[in-house]
This record gives sequence, C-alpha cells and structure tokens, in this order.
Amino acid sequence: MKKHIKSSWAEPYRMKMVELLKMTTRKQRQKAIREAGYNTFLLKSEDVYIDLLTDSGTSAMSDRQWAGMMTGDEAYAGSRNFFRLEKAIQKFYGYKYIIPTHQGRGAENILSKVLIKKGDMIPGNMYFTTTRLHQELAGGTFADIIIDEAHDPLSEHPFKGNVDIQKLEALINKYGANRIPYVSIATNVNMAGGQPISMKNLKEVRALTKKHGIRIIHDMTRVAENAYFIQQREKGYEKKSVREIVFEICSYTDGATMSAKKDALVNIGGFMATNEWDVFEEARNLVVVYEGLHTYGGLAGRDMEAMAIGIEESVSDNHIRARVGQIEYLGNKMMDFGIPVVKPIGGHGIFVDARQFLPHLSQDEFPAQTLAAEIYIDSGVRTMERGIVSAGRKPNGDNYYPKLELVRFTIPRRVYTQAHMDVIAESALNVFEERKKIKGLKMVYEPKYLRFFQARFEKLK
Ligand code: PM9
Repeated sequence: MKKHIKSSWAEPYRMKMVELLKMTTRKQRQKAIREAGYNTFLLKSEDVYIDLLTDSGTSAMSDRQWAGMMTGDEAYAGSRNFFRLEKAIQKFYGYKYIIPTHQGRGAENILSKVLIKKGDMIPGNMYFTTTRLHQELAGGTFADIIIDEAHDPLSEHPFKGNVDIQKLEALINKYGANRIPYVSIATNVNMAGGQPISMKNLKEVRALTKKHGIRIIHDMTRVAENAYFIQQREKGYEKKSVREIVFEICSYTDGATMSAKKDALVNIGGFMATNEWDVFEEARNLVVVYEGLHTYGGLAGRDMEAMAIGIEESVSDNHIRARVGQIEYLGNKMMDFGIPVVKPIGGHGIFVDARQFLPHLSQDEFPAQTLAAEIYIDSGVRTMERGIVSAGRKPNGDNYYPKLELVRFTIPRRVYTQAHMDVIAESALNVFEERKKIKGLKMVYEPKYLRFFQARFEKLK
C-alpha cells in the first residue's frame, strides 16, 4: 500500500541570481578574528562564508520587490510609495497612523521621546538592546515581566514570550498606572530565542491594561513568525491564516515599532504606528528632527515600495512555513548531534546555550562571545553573541548578568540552502567535540552604548 508522506518545508520560490562567496582557510580565519578583536561584528563580511550574524536586512528580496524598486517616486514630499506603504500597514496590520523611519531604532527613539517621561517604568516581555536603551535615554526604566520559563533554555514551554500577568499586576500596584506610559510587547521575543507570545496571553494583557488605561506598544519586528507559532500551537487557530492571526495580534495593541529589516523582507526600513492622533501628531513633529520628512522618514521612495510589497509577502502561509521549517531542520540536526540549544526551536534562528557548551568558563570570561569566535574559526560561519556582552551595563554602571548566555545562529530569509544548514550543524559539532580545550576572553575595549557592536577582546592565556 502506498504510504502517505508528509511534505517537507521546501521553499516556495526558486533562484535566478546568486552571489558568489569567498572561501577561506582556517589560518586566514584565525588572523581575521584576532584582528576583529574576537568580535564577529568587526569581521569583514567578505571573510565570512555563511553569515548568520543576523536576520536583519539580510533577506533576499523577491523579483516583485526589485521590480517595485524601479517604481520609486523620489519626490521629497508626498511620494506615492509612502501612500502604498501606509495602505499596506493599514491593510495587513490595522494601525491607523504611520511614520516611516530608517530602521527599527529610529522608531524606538521617536516613540520613547513621545511617550516616556523621567521616572516612568516600562514593563516588557524581555529586554531588547536598542529598545531598552531608548527607554533609558528617555528617562524610563525597563522592568522584565516575561514568564520565568523564558529565562530557562531547557524549558519547553510553547509560549516562552508570554507575560507573567502577576508580575505585571504587581508592577502596576507598586508604581501606579500614571507612571507606566505603556507595556512593551514583543512578538517572537528575540532575546528569549525567537519565542512567541500566545493570543490568550496577549488578550489577558489587553484586559488588564485596559482596566488601568495603559497602552500596549507592540514591537512587531517578527510578528509573522509569532503568528505562525500560534497557528501551529494554539487551540482555535489551526484553521486561521497567518495573515488573519497577524491582524488579530495587532488589534489588541495601540501602536507599534517595527524594524522592517526582519519579517518585512527589506534590506533597510522601519516604521512607527499608532492608533492615537495625539501620539501621531507629536511623532510627526519629531520625525522631521531625527529622520526626515514624515512621508519618507529617512527612506528612499523605492525602499518604501519594497517594504509595502515585503509586508504582503511576509504574511503568506507558504512563505512562513518554509522560513520556520528551515530553522527547525537546522535545530533538529544540532539536537541530534547533542548540541545544547534553546528549546523549543525559535522562529528566526537557533540559540546555542554557551553555559552548557562551555561549562568551564565563567560568565566574566564571555562564553558566548568565545563560542561565536570559535565557530567562525572552524568554518567561516558568523554568529552573534546574545549574553553578557549584549546585555551591557545598568545606568549605574554595573554589568547586567543575564541568565541566558547564548550564541545566535540567525537565519536570513530566503538566502541559504539545506546544504548550508548541514555545514552549519557540522561546524557546531566540530567545535563541540573540541570544547574542553577552549579558553575564554577578556574585554580590552568597551564602548559606552550597545557595547556588543564594537567591543574588542583578547584570548585568555
Ligand atoms: N535586531 C538583530 O540582529 C539588529 C541588530 S542587534 C541590535 O536581532 C527587535 C526585536 C529587534 C531589533 C533589531 C530592533 C531594532 C528592535 N526590536 O536594527 O534598528 O530584533 O532595525 O531594529 C537586530 P533595527
């Protein structure tokens, strides 16, 4: 009898252009990483074979997006591409007013300046580097209200992006709603390992914030990936499309910031959105100071066109199934090799637990930074530290010591093949087998802000 075979996650596209890569030797890579101060951000991209530093701005655009770029209206004011983008955001996300920005942190800067005053608290489902920094620069303090399971790489909770409602309630009782301008809700929480929030939990957050008159601001950088996990894991959503789920998520929030360089499949761009006229008016005042006129916000017309098309492509079920399917393929392969990865497998990459990988290194010896450098030396695969270096320092100068000390293997969208995934997993295994010999790092240069981008290290003897 013929067996029914479950179809694989194969890509709903084919290639018609390729980018040739330089192949390097181990000796060349050892020199390159030493010269880069053991910081993968400081490597030259041409010295990298498979670039998993980030999924930000690294996606392959479609033929439709490239064609759209040719229709860029580069007028200073009132570009037709702005109106196309505005329409796409209203149609697929449902927000009323939008402000384009050059990327996500441009939107965070404006939003924080509009909504936060000195002494405010901003609860959120785990920090993100640039988001928290803009909150702090505006005079606010971030408070983590994510469930405890999110800080445990071994917990297999299906919605590790959920808010602990009791933590949020306690914070509101302690500080009062007047000191909480908004609750910051990220979909598919990056620093937790690309982990989703459930619709049920989001509705609970909505109900509580509504009772106290507090806004929800949505970091929707990876909202489609979150929607896919809701479709796959949450009762009642099996038959809904990713597009419908994305729209519903946004409907429980009052505004958003987005780095369109991720989900929305563009190499540059972002926006701020709000349903409140007053907030929009103030943001429109500020965008001309920091980004550009309110109908381009630091972007070319062609960039806004590519974003409008990318938003539509990003909410297609076929696209997102292949996107997450590829990551699951890599994660399963790594788990088969015994490599300690954050579970469940996330939406935009594999997060390797550097504490378990290199248990002989203390957090002050930068295990995740060390591991990212070793993977690069082994194979030319570039990954990113998401641990103590990324966490940075508190406003009082003390180091944050995050529970999660991770190396992120971030997968760009529509870029690499299954054979690339095999090479990546095999390289992680090579380093895993040699792990006991690996020595840590010491930091020899530390920038004031977002130190992970430019810090330099030396090998400990
Ligand atoms: N995320 C990432 O690699 C870009 C570099 S690291 C700062 O994960 C969220 C959830 C993000 C994000 C960027 C931003 C900022 C906001 N929220 O990079 O300014 O993951 O477009 O967006 C990076 P921009």
